[in-house]
Amino acid sequence: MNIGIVCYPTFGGSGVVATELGKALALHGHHVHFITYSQPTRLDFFNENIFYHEVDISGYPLFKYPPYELALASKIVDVATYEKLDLVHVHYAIPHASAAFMAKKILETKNIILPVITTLHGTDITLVGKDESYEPVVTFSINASDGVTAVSESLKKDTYDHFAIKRDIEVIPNFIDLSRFKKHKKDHFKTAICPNNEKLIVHTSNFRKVKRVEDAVLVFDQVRRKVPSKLLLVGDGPERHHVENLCRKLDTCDDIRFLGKLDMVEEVLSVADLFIMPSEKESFGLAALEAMACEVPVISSNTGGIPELNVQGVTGFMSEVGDIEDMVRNTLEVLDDKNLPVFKKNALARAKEFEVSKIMPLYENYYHKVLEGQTQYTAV
Ligand code: GMT
Repeated sequence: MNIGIVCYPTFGGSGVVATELGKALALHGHHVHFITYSQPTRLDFFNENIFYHEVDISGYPLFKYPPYELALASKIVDVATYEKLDLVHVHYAIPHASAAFMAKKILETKNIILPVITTLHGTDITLVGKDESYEPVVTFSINASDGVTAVSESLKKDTYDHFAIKRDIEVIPNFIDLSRFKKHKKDHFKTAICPNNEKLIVHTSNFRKVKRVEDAVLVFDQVRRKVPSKLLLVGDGPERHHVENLCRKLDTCDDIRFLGKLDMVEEVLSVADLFIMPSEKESFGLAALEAMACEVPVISSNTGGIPELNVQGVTGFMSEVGDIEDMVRNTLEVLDDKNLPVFKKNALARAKEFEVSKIMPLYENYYHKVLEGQTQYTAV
């Protein structure tokens, strides 16, 4: 198949999933055309089946906000026409689903059929999409898509709860490439960070409010009083300064390091003993899956789709959002030397259930199902 993929190319779960899916489809022989405003972060290699089309956003003094959605729709029209796309798969509804719908309608005037599949990832539904400045367009473009998937049962339910959706939504969970996300031997790194054999706790996120990074610091502050430990914070975003100030106030700076945005997050995860994800909302929790694949148990909130991944008392523990005391208790339980090896083993076993080779065919089958539903579809 010739598959167009539209996504945000920056660090962030939806872009990662879109890029990794494209890579897996390309390895399976499909021609995959990425349509984004810059090279996706994880698309830094050559594959004969992968193509990249940059969306040109021309500025003009009249535009306070350049109309990205129109530029994207025009690029989808161009790529679909000249690369003969069988479908376009957009990741994150805003504004990708409505841009794809516009492209589809333009293509119809040229007698070209372009089925649109939209994958809902999380904040496009639970946070941004619900906002009244976007809601009518999000509702319309979900209903107008030829296929819609969500990354968890919880996100599917949220979508039905918050929007007037009149169509089926297929749940296809996030996935992991275990050949990349595995425990790498990085003992020298562990020794540098934890010279006295302290336990190592890791948090990775885009440091948005919804991630509640302060809770990770508050939990750590209490844990380190009982168990010698260090905290690594990976990623960057709007809450970073606030979190830094909290570390100063708690006098934890010597035990916490901010690593910023890292490409090779699996190297850090390889030396971690525990991953902490205290999010306010989380439709799936891909970052937790990446940790589990590197044999790292997870302490998390029980919000959204996290319970579909983290198994209570087996791969880690979940607490109510903001329940610092419970997260501290659970962290100490996991870090206990007699428990830790079992949690680590369980985390890896659970991650294996989400291996890319198991999940990619679900997308492939869904593409076929959508294409078969297109009465005018003639391509083989
Ligand atoms: O907020 C983020 O974590 C980024 C966001 C995105 O769309 O880029 O992530 C969402 O999609 C990921 C991939 O499907 C999910 O694993 C994350 O749980 C989800 N984030 C939230 O729901 C907050």
